[in-house]
Amino acid sequence: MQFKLLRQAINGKHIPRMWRPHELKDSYDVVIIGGGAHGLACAYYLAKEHGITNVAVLEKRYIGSGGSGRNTTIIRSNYLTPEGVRFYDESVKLYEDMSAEFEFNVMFSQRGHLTLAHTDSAVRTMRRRAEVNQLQGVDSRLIFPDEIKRLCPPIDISDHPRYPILGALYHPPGGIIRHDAVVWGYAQHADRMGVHIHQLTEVTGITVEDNRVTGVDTTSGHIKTGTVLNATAGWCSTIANMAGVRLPITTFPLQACVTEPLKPFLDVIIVSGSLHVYVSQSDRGELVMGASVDPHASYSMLGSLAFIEGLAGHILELFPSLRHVRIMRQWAGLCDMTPDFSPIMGVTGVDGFLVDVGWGTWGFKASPVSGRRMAELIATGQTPDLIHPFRLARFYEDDLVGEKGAASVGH
Ligand code: PYC
Repeated sequence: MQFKLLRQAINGKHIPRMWRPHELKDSYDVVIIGGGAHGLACAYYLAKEHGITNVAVLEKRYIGSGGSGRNTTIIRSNYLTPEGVRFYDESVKLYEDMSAEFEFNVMFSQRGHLTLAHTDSAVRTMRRRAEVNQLQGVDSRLIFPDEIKRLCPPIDISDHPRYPILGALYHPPGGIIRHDAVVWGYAQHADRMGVHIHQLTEVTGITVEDNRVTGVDTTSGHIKTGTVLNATAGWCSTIANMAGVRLPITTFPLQACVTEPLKPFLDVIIVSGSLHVYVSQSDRGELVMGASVDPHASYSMLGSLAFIEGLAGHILELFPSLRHVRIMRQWAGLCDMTPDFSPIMGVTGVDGFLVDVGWGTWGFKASPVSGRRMAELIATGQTPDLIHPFRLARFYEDDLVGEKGAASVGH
């Protein structure tokens, strides 16, 4: 890829567009609502693995403008339940192959992920997670302050801080990635296989007749279709309501920020549930940091001073040497929280209306696997075993998948 780019630059050739605009057609076999990594991944796998290319991806703004471009890019599979670990493990493996598959460097850096434990009960939870992970073949183990200090020399492991570090769940395959590259890679390859990506196209209604989806109304016109996938974040309940489907979801903002660039000094990801922080250093040297979701349900994507003050205090408890570092930018994304902190994937009570929603604060890392398995469900009509635990029906079958203990973000 790099040589191709260099050749094009030397020969003065235009670099071709990664995806093309199209006229909206009257009908598509599948309409995917949401041009984030989930929706685009599903379109990519429909085309690549099932030969289904008469597909439209509708995005009300520009692709990746929602959660896919607002997350802090952490990829991991160190979850608490066997169902969660198996599911996210497939995602990590798909991310590992992504640069080769796209011939495009998505800069996946598997640098290791540490979730700190500051209390005896947190150490017990980390031990349990390590064992569940290992039983599923996922590389995670409990480590103690000496090893934490070796892996992360600038961290304060003394017994002076308010929350002394007693141990950590160490997950070597955990990493960070360029999230916009993931979105563009899926868009480029879906486009090449014939998928239509329609930006600036907002869905205003979904038509249902005799409990079956028949079409989608958009700001650019009506589309006939028998299959609609709701792959939105933030507005997933609004879209589901259009089809008459109610979702057990409440939406909260989650804020994040980056600092000015620093010389490389942090080459692992550090997470503390008790201090409500996660931090990694990007390839550009910036510290990418976040905290817990905002305390009130809201659709606001504004940053707040309270967030920066709280986050800075907590980061300085872990890394006192950062006291002179300046914050450069802050932003927020919307997180659709479910009662059990697991996503909702699969069919609904309306034939032809499927959901890939409820991604809370853990959605980006699941894009490849949810896209692939939702595509399999759409193509075959059979729910893959890997996503069966996350079906909507679990809420009235009393079969929840409780993942709160593995959320990096305090709630
Ligand atoms: O689940 O790893 C995570 C995460 C990090 C930031 C938000 N969620």
